[in-house]
Amino acid sequence: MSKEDPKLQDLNRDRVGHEGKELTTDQGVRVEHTDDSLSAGERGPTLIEDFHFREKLTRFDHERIPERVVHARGSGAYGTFTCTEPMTELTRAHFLSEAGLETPVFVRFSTVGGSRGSADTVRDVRGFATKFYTRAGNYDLVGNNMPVFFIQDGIKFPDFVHAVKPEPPNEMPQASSAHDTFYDFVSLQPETMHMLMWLMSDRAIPRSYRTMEGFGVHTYRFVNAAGKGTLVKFHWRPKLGTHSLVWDETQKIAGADPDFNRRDLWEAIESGNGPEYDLAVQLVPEEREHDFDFDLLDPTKIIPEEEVPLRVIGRMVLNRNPDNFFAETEQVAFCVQNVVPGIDFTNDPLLQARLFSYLDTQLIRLGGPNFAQLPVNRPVAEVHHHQRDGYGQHRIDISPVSYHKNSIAGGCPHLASIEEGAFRHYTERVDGQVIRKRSESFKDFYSQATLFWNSMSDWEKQHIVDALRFELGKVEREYIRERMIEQLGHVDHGLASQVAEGLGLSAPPESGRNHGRSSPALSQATQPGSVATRKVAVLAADGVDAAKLGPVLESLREHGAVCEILAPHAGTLNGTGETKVDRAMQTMASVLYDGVLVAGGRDSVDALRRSGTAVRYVAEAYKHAKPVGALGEGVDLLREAPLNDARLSDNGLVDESGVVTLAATGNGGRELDQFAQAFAQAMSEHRHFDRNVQVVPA
Ligand code: HDE
Repeated sequence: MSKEDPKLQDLNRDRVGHEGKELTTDQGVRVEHTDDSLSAGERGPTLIEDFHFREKLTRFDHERIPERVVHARGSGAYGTFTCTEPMTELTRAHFLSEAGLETPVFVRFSTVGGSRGSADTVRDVRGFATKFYTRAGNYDLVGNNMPVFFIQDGIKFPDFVHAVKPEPPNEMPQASSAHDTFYDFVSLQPETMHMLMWLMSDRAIPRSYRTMEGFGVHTYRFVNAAGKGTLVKFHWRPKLGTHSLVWDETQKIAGADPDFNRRDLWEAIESGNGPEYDLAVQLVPEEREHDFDFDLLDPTKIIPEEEVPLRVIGRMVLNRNPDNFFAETEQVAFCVQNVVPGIDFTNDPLLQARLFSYLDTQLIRLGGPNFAQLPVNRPVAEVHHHQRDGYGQHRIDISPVSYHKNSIAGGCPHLASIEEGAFRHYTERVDGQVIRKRSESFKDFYSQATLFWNSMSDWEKQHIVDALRFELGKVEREYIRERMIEQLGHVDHGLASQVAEGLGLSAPPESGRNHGRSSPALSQATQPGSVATRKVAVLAADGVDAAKLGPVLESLREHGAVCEILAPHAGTLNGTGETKVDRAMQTMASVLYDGVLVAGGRDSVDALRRSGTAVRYVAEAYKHAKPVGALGEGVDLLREAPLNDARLSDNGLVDESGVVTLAATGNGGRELDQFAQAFAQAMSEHRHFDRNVQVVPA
């Protein structure tokens, strides 16, 4: 299996273009007319012999396949994984065997609860599923953007999903956990508390799939050539850092652009700025399996990074959008059991259930056992076996036999040895009674929920409290709300009291459970950031001072920012020179950008001041803690907007809580450059929660 294996180019092998081709039927018969059906007389009945008409309608009637039971809404992309640190000592996995070795991948990101057409920015877990087309077979790492899960045993999965999905009588609410059945379930199943903290945190409303971590969740096993195992947790770390939206914003985006995350991924890749992630591992020698105060087989627990550091072993870049959403993103079939030699499972009971469920799901969703032959699922490694027939069989097996052992076909396909790269299940000793019982070592439900809470910055804690007040505020049954407050009391008394206050309920008694420990790595407050690929709404109108705006935009673009000029009308703006408008302001919204910059020019700013829309752009950006900048007269528009306590100065550079202004007069190239630098810096900090603004709908 060499690095140059030509089959790796094969991922494009089934793309079909129609350029310069004639329209045909499924049988390849050319069609001369497709706008009128064949009828007996111009005003007569349609004839059944019109095979083109019947084929067209039949194919249309059969276009849908069942959407995924969970993770129905998703977006996919192709890319490349490159091994950066060979792991040969710990695993036989070929794709991790050599620095610089490249493996093609397909990744599908998703929300969990909503149906296929639901909005992207809902509060939810995000799926992060990667198919590695390795030379030793396909490896699927089917993870989420949160490192733990709601339940410990897969037998509870249908209960959990039924509880979080829209309620049975009326199929409401769509793509939301803010309803009675969800909180009824979680309050009765306290192992959910740790994951609930993640779900109520900003992790559940990512700014972008490009600014989202991924986790394998379960403890897996690396197995080396000598058959020795090492326990491993997988992490994807985005190069752009982990960043989120704010709740009020997500709800508005859901209306303004329900495809917000999908579009963001698509556009980033189209513009050559596809996302990058490091693959990191936490490694635990098997001898140390029991050194922790939790069970490594319990998927509701993390290994704090402070206890076992992350080791980066590879990098993934997503750089090609699919050509056809259905054929690729919809038909991709991830299966947790798709592992390659060198990677194996553990007895995590959630993982064990998944090993059954994914294949079962694909059989119904993709209509039979041959789904691995679909282009997006087909391995680049050769496939030879005695499995035969079934719906949608594409292969024409020419062997005279379909059984093993055989002599007629010379014993082929023959068995492979370990040296030839065969998979061998990890040899593990298992003792025990056949029993239906949760392990005692799984029974601490609150310590890590508390750890997560303790690790949050003040603003992150506030967001969690706000989220719980919102969600529980939507719960109709008071006894469920009360039970939830009691559960939260086991996580942290302060948290429970604040939520209770918002709901008009009494605080639970102090349980004294908070152990006071934290894991700083869990907070998003210290995430790296950069202005690269962040979107700036530049507000301008006729009369804009393009001479001053030009150098500022040039500098921001040099730093990689995406600046779009929004004006009351499309086309071009008059002013100092002609300025091309990218979009009419009314077609977009402040919430679709990472920051707002108001251009100078007296007439331009006066026109913007008269426009409620422009004022709203600024006010909303400010409330959502985004950078707001103003050049020259543009400062007047900031005065128009309710910016609370932001101190604005009109005679110099102000850089306070992400509000950056440059005075109307006396600014030359140097000041403009300084302004651009300060605004870029404010953008790279993502959000400015130190403004202490109550985020209320504008
Ligand atoms: Fe899944 N999950 N899951 N899940 N899951 C599916 O497979 C299931 C779990 C995850 O983009 C389904 O093809 C069970 C954990 C992702 O196509 C289904 C259990 C994690 C995706 C299924 C879990 C995940 C799925 C639905 C508990 C994070 C989307 C359609 C035992 C580690 C993959 C499908 C894609 C999809 C079952 C729990 C992640 C029904 C039974 C934990 C990212 O088979």
